[in-house]
Amino acid sequence: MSKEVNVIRLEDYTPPDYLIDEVDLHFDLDPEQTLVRSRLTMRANFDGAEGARPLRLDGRELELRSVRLNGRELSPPQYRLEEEAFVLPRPPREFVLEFETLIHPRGNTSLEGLYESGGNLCTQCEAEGFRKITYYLDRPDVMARFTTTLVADRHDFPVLLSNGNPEAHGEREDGRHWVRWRDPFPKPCYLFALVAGDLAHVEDRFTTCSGREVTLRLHVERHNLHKCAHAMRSLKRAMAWDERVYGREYDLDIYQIVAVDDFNMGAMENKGLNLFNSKFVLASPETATDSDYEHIEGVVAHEYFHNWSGNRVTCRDWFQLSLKEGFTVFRDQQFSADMGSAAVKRIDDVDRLRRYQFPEDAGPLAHPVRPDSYVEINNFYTATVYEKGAEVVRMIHRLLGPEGFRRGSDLYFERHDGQAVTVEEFVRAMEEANGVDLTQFRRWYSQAGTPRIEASDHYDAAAQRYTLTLRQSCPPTPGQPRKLPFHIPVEEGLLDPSGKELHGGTLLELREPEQSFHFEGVPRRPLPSLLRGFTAPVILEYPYDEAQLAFLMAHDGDPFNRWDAAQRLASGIILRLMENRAEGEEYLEQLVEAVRKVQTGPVTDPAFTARLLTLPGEEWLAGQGEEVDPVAIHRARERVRRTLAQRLRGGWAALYEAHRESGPCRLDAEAAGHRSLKNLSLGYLMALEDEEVRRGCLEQFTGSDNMTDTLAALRLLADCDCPQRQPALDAFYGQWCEDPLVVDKWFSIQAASSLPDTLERVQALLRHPAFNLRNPNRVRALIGAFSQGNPVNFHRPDGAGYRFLADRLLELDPLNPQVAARLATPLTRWRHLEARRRELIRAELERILSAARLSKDLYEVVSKSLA
Ligand code: 7ML
Ligand code: ZN
Repeated sequence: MSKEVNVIRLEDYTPPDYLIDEVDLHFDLDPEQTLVRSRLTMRANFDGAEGARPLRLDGRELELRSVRLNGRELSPPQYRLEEEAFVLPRPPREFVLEFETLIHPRGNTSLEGLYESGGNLCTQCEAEGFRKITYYLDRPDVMARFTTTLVADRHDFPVLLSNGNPEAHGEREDGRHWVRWRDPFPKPCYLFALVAGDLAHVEDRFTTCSGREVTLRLHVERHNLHKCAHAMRSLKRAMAWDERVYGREYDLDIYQIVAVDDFNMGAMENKGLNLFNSKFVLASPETATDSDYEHIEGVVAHEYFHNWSGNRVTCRDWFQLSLKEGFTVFRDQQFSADMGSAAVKRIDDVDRLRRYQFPEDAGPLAHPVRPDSYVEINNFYTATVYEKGAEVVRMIHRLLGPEGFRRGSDLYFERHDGQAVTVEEFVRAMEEANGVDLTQFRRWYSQAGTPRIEASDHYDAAAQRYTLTLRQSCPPTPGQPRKLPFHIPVEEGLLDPSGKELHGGTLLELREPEQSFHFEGVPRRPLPSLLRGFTAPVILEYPYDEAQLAFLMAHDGDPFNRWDAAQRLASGIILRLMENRAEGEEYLEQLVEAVRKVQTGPVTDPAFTARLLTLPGEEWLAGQGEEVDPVAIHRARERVRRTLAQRLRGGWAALYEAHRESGPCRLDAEAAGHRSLKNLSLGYLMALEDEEVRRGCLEQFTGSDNMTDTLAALRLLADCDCPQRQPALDAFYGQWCEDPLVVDKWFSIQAASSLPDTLERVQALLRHPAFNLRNPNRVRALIGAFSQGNPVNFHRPDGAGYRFLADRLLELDPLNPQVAARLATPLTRWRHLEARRRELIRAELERILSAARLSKDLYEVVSKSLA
């Protein structure tokens, strides 16, 4: 990092010199110019003489109008203003500070702090956005009681919301009205929120386990009222689940969710007033897919669960982000597993981890679950902190068992309620409640990189003894050349040739660099099924041959490992075909037979079968190799897909017919499972490039009454150079141009097409009237879908894909640095690519770095990628 940037380090943490007990906020709201008055009741938090330490409050882009100390107006040099701080050189030990600051919501394109979205005003403060609202100690270990008064024009902003319970409201003579909210729970300012707007709401109630009545409200634009039922149902399920599984009850009289169209991330858990990207709230069968429904349920639950894992017990500093995020992701994964098919949920979660987190851990931005330094905290809302963090919590759960884990979480919540704590407190509660030692286990929080386990075995027929040897290692990552061995839970089972379990479900605990496990009384050489349920976020290697993988795919008692065996089998074949290795053809035959068996066998869980028959993604395949050509990977994968389509055409057609519903669309998980298997079959059929199939696909597109089937068909049409393509895309846009979430899908589908002229089409779409660089969903739908969801085109050999992305990043960075930095991710994944592409990417990264004014956010990502 050459540019003058401030690196924040965990080892430099010190407690705050001053604390804030009470905050009284008063907003005179106006999109052009909002006047913020704040009254902070503060006290010193150090031993020593009065005024021995200066007070530094964070503030960015604020216009200071006045400041008073204990009622007396101050002027320089009684205080000092710095670029991003207000400094009071010698404060008393107890005092009241009052500020008047001006901010400009309409001009705020960063969507951090107070901003305007669709005519409404709203806030996003995590991680450090509150400092763009007023001067404050913007750090999570400063917890205060907030009272918030909102004043606004009654006509434009009839609804005025903030955290906590409503306390009073009134009308004024000048056409303005006001509402006062009080939040009785002390909280860090990152959990502050306000919303002012013309919103309608749906309301429901929830009776908690102790009999308290809670009002639930979902605020949306009036025309979206009919799309709220699913989110509301999800919320009530999440509330009941958290009571049942964790013993956690809600604590205010009201719980509110507001849907916003312009939002940098998925959603935000502000105390009692969650703000959501409307994508994760709104759903109707005509406009949302089955996977949208699932995501909504998961995100609503995630934000609700934060009320305990995040809000009641919060983080001491941002290095501890995984304390709340890893734990809460684990909780939302458990919840979703309980609501539907646990096996399918686990497969989807692991697939996601492998696609997003493994590449991060193997690249230039690798960092531990608890990072030890950062430049811009917004860049650390990563797959490692979230998804790997959840895996680490899951391992604790696996090691302690559900009851032991519950004892630990009870102790953690009781002991630390109302506190800002660290990962250490979480692990210690788990240890103390169970009398175990997790010293070695803690390395999962401090060491980056994906560990590798090499498994080998030996069978002694005479002694009827089977020995499994596991050897672990972890590749170097930035700043960590050498790693110490991890404590890794590895669940295994042993299968005999009939598919019977010889020995099942044992949890091995690997702690040494190399360790052998002995199994006595094993009558025949068994086939090991390893890392069942993916009990640890590692790469496990065992020299399975193709026949053994096909056997596991058919007979493993663990559904996750059946899927994993299928992935291993298909990956091996695709990679061999790519290298033109002769045995690839022979193994392809074995895959055809394995797939035929699944096609013709009984289908008990169609969603699971659909996963079993899905080929590994191109990104994942690319990560398996070195000096990779993504175009060659695409071709090899297509070759396999076409072969499966041609050889098993009848089977796909039969599956397609068998899983078609009759009657109107049902939304339950079972019906969704049928749709996923049906649409997977249609995908294989479309690989035949057959006119009759295309007509059938167009028929599904036109005749469908639900977005899942419509979109599946449109995606396949958009991927083929056929006369049905453009009319279908035009018809879809014509029908849905008024619905922004559906228009996003229209952009994404075109951006993800594997057709050779896709980049040119994407460039043309940048000029489409519906495209808008200021809306993050739209940016992700077009630019994100192209660069993250379309390897064959993004990695064009001429480098045009890379150049395109770099150009967009330079345009976006001045408007919205957070989204720009996140969108840059594909340019950080160059390590496994062949030399020419590595050079092309390097040139683009250097071009970005030489730009005149780069945000901290984008600078950190780009410069670390070059290092
Ligand atoms: C993860 C969130 C953020 C960033 C939401 C923002 C959040 C921070 C916020 C899982 C499910 C839904 C959203 C997110 C996510 C990246 C991802 N505190 O609640 O973590
Ligand atoms: Zn979260």
